[in-house]
Amino acid sequence: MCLLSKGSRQYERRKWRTLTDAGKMMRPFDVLFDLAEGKVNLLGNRTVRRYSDVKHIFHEIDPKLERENPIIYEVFEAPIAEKEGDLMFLITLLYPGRVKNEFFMTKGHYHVFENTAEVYLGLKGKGLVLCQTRNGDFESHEICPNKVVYIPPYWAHRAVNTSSELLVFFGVYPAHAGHDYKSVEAEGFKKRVFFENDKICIR
Ligand code: S6P
Ligand code: ZN
Repeated sequence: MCLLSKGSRQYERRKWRTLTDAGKMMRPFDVLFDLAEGKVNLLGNRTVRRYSDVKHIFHEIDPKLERENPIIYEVFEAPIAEKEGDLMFLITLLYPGRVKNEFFMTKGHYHVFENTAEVYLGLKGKGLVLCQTRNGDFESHEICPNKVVYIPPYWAHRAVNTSSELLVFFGVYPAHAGHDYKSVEAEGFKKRVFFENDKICIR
């Protein structure tokens, strides 16, 4: 009998261990998130990216953000091991704001195993998913509630919040895919998203 109260730290730690113990067959599980209440913890790792962590991806330096160092985005993962056969799922919260006139965005990455796809489902807010291949093909797709963006194998992907509210999206991909940030840092994305003359401008 489990005497730990549901939701307590101990309960969550126990649940996490149960899900990821090497050599054990995983058991089905469910996890509830509540966007209205701001509860999106999926029981796995949480990554927080502040301005100082990602400022190099933007076109310009913003002295105000240098001082305030706000959170640009957070990612809440499910407690899934990074191995073939599993699916990782996560929720990204991308805050509204701009670095000078460039909208807040994620670092962006290829998957290390490049033949792995990903699905994004918009939950709240509005933005763009920028997609790019190594041979320079580029597309942007809107993400918003009830919209699914399918990112095929071999496409790097980056999310941009083009609205004045929080952008929240769910993502799922093969758990062994891995993240290659270096290539995107070296090559950049072909296009950036700015707010210019009261309009969203992709250029
Ligand atoms: C993971 C998936 C997303 C991103 C997240 C943050 O494959 O594409 O969950 O990890 O949106 O972006 P990034 O580029 O910093 O990992
Ligand atoms: Zn990805």
